[in-house]
Amino acid sequence: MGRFWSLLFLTVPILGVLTFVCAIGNIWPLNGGTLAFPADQWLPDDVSENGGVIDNLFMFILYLTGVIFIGTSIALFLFMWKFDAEKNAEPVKFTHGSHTLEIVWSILPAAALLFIAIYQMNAWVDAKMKRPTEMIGRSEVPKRPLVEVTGRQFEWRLRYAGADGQIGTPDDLHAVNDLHIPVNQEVVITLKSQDVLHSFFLPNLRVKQDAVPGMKQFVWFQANEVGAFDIVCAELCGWGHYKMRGRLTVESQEDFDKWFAEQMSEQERTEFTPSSGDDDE
Ligand SMILES: [Cu+2]
Repeated sequence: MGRFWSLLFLTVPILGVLTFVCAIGNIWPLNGGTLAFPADQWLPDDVSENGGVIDNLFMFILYLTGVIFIGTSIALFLFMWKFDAEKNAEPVKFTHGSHTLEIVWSILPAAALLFIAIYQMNAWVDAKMKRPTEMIGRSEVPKRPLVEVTGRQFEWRLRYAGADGQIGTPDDLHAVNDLHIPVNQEVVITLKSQDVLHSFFLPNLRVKQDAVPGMKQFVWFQANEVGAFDIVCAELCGWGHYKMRGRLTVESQEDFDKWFAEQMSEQERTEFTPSSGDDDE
């Protein structure tokens, strides 16, 4: 066997480097099996206002952890190679700790984490803390949600504010798994869960937020391209987790208004009355 194990471990950094090269150069097999060089396929298409910042953060952390991972793998290989048992008959001497080393390998990761924590602060504030505002009369208030999204096993229940702009009133529009939003506008949604933990994930908008039973949260985003995109549940929530998907349709304000009016008249036609039980707070 001899140096078999050290060579086996050497394949880890080699595969790591190959993965990086394929990802950055967009080379097969990471671009869906073709050898062409189309637009970057490493991440799903980004159609959002804020996504670029999040992608940059993602890539930064990927490079940082990638370099460290490959470095430690190479160090592991070198030590295994050099101190192979068959070539070194002398038994190993154990020593007890090095203060300097302990301090160094505690401070370095702590400093790296602290740097990332500060570096990502603006992205966090934009995505999670600074809810968009609107003017009502002469006062600037947090923007009202367009729709309330409630995760439940195993679907996304949607409730749009009707003409009064309020969610939870009799003129609401109800839908399941079919979210429509206007393009080029900041959209605020209310996110809830009816049963267990779910995670509301819009891959193309770089939005992911846990839906927690008993909590009401606000999520906001702006889509800059029209089209149909996925809504996915990103939290294993039960046997039907895999089928908990919906469709996000981004469309012009005109199309959105048309769709809304159609759905509304359809809802009135079928004399749908919201149940007073499970949906209410
Ligand atoms: Cu779920």
